[in-house]
Amino acid sequence: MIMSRLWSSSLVTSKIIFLSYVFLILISHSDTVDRSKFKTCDQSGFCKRQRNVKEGSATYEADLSQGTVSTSSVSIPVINKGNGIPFVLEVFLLEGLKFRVKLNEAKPLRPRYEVEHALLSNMREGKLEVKKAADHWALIADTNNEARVYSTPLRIEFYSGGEKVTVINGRQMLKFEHLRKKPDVNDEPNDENAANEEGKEEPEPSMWEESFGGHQDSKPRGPESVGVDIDFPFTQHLYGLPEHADSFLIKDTKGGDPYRLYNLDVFEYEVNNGMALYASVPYIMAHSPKNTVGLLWLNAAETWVDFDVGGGSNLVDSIVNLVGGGASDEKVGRTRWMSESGIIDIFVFMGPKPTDVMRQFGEVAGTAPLPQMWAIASQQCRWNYNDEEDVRQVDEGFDSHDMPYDSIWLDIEHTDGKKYFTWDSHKFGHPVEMIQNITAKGRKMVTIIDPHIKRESGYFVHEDALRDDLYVKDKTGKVYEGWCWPGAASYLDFFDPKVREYWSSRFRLENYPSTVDLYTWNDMNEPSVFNGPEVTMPKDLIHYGDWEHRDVHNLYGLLMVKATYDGQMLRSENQLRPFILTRAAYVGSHRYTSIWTGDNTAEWSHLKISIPMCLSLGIAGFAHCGADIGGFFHNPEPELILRWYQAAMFQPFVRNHAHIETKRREPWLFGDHNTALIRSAIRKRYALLPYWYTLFHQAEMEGIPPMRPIWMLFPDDVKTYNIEGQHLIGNALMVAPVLEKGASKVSVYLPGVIWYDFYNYVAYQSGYHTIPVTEDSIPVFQRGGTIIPTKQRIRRASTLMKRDPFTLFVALDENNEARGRLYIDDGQSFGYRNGKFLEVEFTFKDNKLQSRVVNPGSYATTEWVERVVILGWRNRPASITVSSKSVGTSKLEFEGTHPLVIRKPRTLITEDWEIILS
Ligand code: NBV
Repeated sequence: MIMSRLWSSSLVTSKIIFLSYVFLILISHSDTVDRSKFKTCDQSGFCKRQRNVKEGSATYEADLSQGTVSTSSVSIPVINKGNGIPFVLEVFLLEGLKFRVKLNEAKPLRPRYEVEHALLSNMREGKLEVKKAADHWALIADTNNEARVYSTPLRIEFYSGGEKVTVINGRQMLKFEHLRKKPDVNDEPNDENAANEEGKEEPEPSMWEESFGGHQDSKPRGPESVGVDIDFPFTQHLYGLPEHADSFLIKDTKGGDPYRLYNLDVFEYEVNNGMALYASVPYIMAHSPKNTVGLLWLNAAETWVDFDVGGGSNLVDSIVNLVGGGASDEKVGRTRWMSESGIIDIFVFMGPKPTDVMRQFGEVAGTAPLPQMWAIASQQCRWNYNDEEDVRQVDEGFDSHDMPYDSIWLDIEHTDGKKYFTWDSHKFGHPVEMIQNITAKGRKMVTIIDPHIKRESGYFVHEDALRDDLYVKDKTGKVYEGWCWPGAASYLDFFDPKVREYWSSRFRLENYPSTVDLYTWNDMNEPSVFNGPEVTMPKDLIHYGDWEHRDVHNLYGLLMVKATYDGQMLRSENQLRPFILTRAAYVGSHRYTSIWTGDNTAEWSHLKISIPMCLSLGIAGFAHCGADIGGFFHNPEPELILRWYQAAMFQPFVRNHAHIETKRREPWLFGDHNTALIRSAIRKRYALLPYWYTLFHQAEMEGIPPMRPIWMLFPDDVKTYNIEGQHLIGNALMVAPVLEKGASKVSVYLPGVIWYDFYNYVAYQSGYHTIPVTEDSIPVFQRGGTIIPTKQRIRRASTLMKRDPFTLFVALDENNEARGRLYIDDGQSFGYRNGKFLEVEFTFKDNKLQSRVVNPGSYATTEWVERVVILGWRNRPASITVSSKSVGTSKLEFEGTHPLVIRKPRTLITEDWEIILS
């Protein structure tokens, strides 16, 4: 009786707390993140300890005399002279110029966590030649690439083309906290167990427990952090480290906090800072005209990274460094990586060019699989579409306003009381019929599935989880209970293979009333826990394999999307490519999912930051990245949403989405004039889908993302290194969207030789240009020397454009030449992995445009070429003829010179053909 009263009163209190969370989330219009909820480095015990490490303080030595060598690796004992703790250093060479460096305790008290699931399991070993000298071993990969392990003090240097590109522990700031027994109160303060590993410092209270924001972290396993300096003696231009709402070029952290990597649900995040966000990919690229290297820090625990890059590099620095020729100390990029637990496990990708590094990263972490065609078109979402009638009307709205779109999304309110895999029976009583109505029009539906499971008796997932022991536990072994959208919730332990299998089976049609054409949005998978420390799980929770949440936090979202991916495969019996959108991610998540930048705000600064955020995610493997169009929180003014649509149509993932408290935001709700302008922007995306699709295929094959930093194509051009507001799509298009309110012009830098405005064909020589803009302008330029395949008959959805003919845009370079590619397949199945595709190469040379099927595959299609537009042509040709098997040889109609438009060659895309200008 007393118990039940107590229980119910605590339930009431919890409910009040929960409702106030929800209320705060719904009404908060503070516009600023509540920083007090999230730790600074100083408030994180291990970060503070690691950051106190001084240059030259590490006392680690490698005993080369005891080292062993195998075909692809070396293993060398290391000792920390300060406290006698032994370690093992292993350096591996992987095929394709990739080194891996692992440092772990030789005899840890218990195993330390080594990251699983993030990388491919079939990495191929390289062949090493080891040259031994008195003070170091040289690990030679080929004539241009080697790593050197120095013994005293321990440091590892990497050389590419004779240049020292990376140094690990060069400043002797390695600090590896060995596992130890908790000191007894009676122990001497200087006892080896109590002191940290240098044996010099007094133990700190934060080593064995710490608290933050009223949450106690019991830390039963004590201090176990790892940290080391990693420098890039050839450059201060370091990029990446997603996810942060910050510039693509990494900033100096001296005098501020390090960048933080810890998957967190940060409400109303702000731009231009290194606070943690939803995803964590401990990966950067270091770039200079001569060399590019990639660096992956494989650790899934909370991680902070310090950068000393000369107070923020700028163009002047770059030029000074170039002229200086490499001797100046000023151009060293210094970094220091600090993680709360685990081991030191570092990959160095040797390049030497940016695209080599992308390939090397892809060979280790995998590449993003080719999405379905509909998934790279335009998506419509809202928290929430209210009911089936609302869905029908919105869908019809696109038709009546003549705006193409490819999918409609349902947020959490579509469920029965936030129980995922269910439908609200009043509002969404006929899910199968509703989905079929959408798919009958060539469109798709996506529903949200979050990881928090409502603790309600009768809810099958909860009952199954209790019965089959599927939930994450607290440190005492009890099922962990937190608060999230459904109120009291528990969390499936996706680290357990049986949990992933269970989750996957939930997607089977008999378990989830729907159709195979329903796709998935995994949100809140940091995981977000409203009443947890820093809005996530306590670090002392226990996962499968007896790992603490501390060890694996950043991997939780990856394992959830992996299980969802397998579920979609199960449901379609491996026929259809899955589509998943995730908020949380780690290295390798891109093998399963697309990503968006979470809850941004309807502000110009958030539109601007979407470019560097997706560039950073892009170099870390996430080919399919986008931001909520218009900004999730608050209401965008018409000018902002228009400019956002224009910019987003040239980003990989395109979705209009908004918070439940915002005004409706379907693209026809901003007045007739803006509707027309937005329609024109969306149509531009649809026209370019064949080009995008070709690029997404390249991303799967070569690991190069469709949205690229300019220096990826122009590695030597230092003027491109600091550009944040412009980017490439493939190697042919430069995008410089309008990102300022009231702009009448945009400044653009065009490297190389010649470019053409993609919409008005004005030619530009390389250099800086001021481009006048009107409301309708999206400054996009085609590079001279490229050919872009498009489709100009825009229909209601991309799937309906499947059989339509192509228009090719041929932009000539200074030699009157150009080339391009087209990849096609059925747009949805895995047939392409069994030869069902077609690859075509276009070349323009000697006044002749040729199309060659370079990879015939077995994909059958009747698509044909209806028009060719040539930019940069100078004289009116006397005649133009086409020849191919299907059309024979015939004269073609044409008009203009620049552009020169050639009408109806009517050649099939599946055959070889040529058009001769004479
Ligand atoms: O599910 C509701 C929202 C969703 O619309 C948004 O896109 C996610 O990022 N979700 C977060 C939870 C609450 C946000 C305040």
